Amino acid sequence: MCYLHFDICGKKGAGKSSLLSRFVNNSFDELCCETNGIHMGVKKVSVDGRYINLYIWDSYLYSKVDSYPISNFKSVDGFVFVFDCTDERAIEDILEWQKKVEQEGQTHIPKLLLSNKCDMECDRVISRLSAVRLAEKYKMEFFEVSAKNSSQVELAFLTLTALLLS
Ligand SMILES: Nc1nc2c(ncn2[C@@H]2O[C@H](COP(=O)(O)OP(=O)(O)OP(=O)(O)O)[C@@H](O)[C@H]2O)c(=O)[nH]1
Ligand SMILES: [Mg+2]
Repeated sequence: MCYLHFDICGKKGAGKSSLLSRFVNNSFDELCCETNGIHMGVKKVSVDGRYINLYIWDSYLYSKVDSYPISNFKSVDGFVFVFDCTDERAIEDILEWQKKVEQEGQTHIPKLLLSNKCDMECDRVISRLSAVRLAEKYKMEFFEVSAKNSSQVELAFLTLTALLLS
């Protein structure tokens, strides 16, 4: 069995830890605290008859582009960029992450773009269309997800896995 290493990156409060918890433990905590340390979730998945262990890392270092460890670019197999669709500054953050990836010459690393909190439709400020365009421009796989109601979370991670195995 092989394994893949994903890093979940995005602004403080975007829902990185909640998405990890939903995917790995199928749980959601409305009152979950901000991440101060480094966490890793492991989940065994099956894609096209192959079993893969996904090692998914979530760290306080991944909430700011400037604190992301450059050395991770050597080991990471895929990025999960998360934004909160109710945050009007969210797109700026994703552009910063993309800029970093380009500066480091790592544009070949497969990327997911997740618009999280899609259960909060009334508070949404980032349209689906603008996020789709962003994802197309930077060749990211895009999903609107909700860690709260579980919408598309599993599909998103499995899509990134399948992309890496293809
Ligand atoms: N309604 C709703 N709330 C969510 C969702 N995902 C996360 N939240 C809430 O948003 C807040 C922040 O979520 P976290 O998962 O802690 O976000 P984070 O990106 O890990 O934040 P840091 O660790 O501080 O960088 C928490 O109160 C969550 O309960 C979602 O899909 N829908
Ligand atoms: Mg967190």
